Amino acid sequence: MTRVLSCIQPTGDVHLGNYLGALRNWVIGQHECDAFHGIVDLHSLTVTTEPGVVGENTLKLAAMLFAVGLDPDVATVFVQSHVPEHPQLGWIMECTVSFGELSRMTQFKDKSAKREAEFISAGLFTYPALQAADIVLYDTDEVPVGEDQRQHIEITRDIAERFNARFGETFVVPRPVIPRAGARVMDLQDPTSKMSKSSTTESGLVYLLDDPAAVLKKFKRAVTDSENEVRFDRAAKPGVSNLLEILSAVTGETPEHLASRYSQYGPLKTDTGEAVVELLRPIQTRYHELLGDREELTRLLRKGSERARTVAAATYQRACDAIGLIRA
Ligand code: ATP
Ligand code: LTN
Repeated sequence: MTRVLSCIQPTGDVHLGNYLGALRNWVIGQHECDAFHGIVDLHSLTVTTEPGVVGENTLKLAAMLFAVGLDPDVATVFVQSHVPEHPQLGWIMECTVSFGELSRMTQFKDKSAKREAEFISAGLFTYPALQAADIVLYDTDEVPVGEDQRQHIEITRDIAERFNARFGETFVVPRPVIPRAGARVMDLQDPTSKMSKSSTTESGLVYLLDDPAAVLKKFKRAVTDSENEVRFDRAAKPGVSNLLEILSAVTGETPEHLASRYSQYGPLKTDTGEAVVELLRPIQTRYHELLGDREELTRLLRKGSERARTVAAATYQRACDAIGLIRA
């Protein structure tokens, strides 16, 4: 059975880009594949320094993952820091990737540029090595992510291949799986940038927990262009095309087909907003129910982490043996 793994950081609230680009596909995939999904709390330490924040966000994110439809009896949902093999193999991966390769990562360049005068941790730079460990620890065949993560999966493949060439066949080399619709949801206020938790404007991001009035308002105010023609053309008409892509991702119809139905921007904005409100309604109800019982959430995460650890510990030992480290 195909082994699938993907992870999400417990930083900020989950938005529509995360859902359409990643989470929704995890939910579909859990019934077809052997699915592992991590809440990567150690990754979020690259940018979070306040005490207490990451743990609280981890519980909220767990509630959201179960609310969107991940079933703890089907998928293995775990917390990265509960599985110590992640940072252990992360170090070995750091020694298998070069400074030059890490320097070329666009996520590092973007995030460090945005942080300007703030503290830029070394972890932000070596982040892809830990991500590579996350992936290869589970003998992962496929990694379902949004388009923004393609480069991180490519570097994981390079690292895994290099390790295998140095020390003998040890790791499975993973493939990225990127959805056609929703792979790159753009900021509603700045449709040339991806919708991102670390965005500076709130009004361009639709959070899964936004109430209906907020969602409709954000879509109504979405930036389009000064023409008056509904056409799907990402380069020339990024705002309108983003709306069409979102509506397409929710309804399943193609953006081109949807475009032919509209002659004005107003109705397209309203319909897209309303479709998103309906998409979010049941998710929000389940989220609030789940977050009401934190003990149960913690229990489910521990169960997932135990299962994850069994797989991760075996792979880690295999890697140590391949290198020839002396067993403890
Ligand atoms: P940040 O911008 O702070 O890195 P993020 O919003 O990108 O945060 P992540 O936790 O890094 O969120 O990503 C979780 C998943 O969501 C990843 O698989 C990523 O590819 C996907 N994703 C994030 N933003 C988008 C987007 N705008 N469109 C489609 N997929 C996205
Ligand atoms: N870097 C990813 C989050 C992430 C991840 C992973 C995704 C960490 N480890 C392993 C897939 C597989 C991000 O910023 N979205």
